[in-house]
Amino acid sequence: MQIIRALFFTLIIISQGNLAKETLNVNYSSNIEPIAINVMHEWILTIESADGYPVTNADVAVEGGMPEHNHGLPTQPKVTKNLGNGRYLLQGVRFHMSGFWEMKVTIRVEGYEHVVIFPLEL
Ligand SMILES: [Cu+2]
Repeated sequence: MQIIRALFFTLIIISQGNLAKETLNVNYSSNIEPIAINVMHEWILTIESADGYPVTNADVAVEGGMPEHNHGLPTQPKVTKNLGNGRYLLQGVRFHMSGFWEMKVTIRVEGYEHVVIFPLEL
């Protein structure tokens, strides 16, 4: 029993060390589909390590904007809840015009920062 516990602990440490350097898999799902203009809604962001383990201890921030129009979102979406299992609730998302948007997700975990940009054509 002691040996098994020790091994398990070691594996977790190695996994955390790798997480800082590797690419993360990040996905989102919206609670309205297709995303409508001028409707406040929420997303669930799902974050996994490259080898498929949920990233449960991240600080997540989101900014959005229209690069072609040089403006941001009309709201400031915030991750309000860590739903567990690598899932994070993002509230306050609203797009106020159609066109090309980018959502930039900044993930801080274990002292490292990962940035993912989702392009969106609305
Ligand atoms: Cu615009």
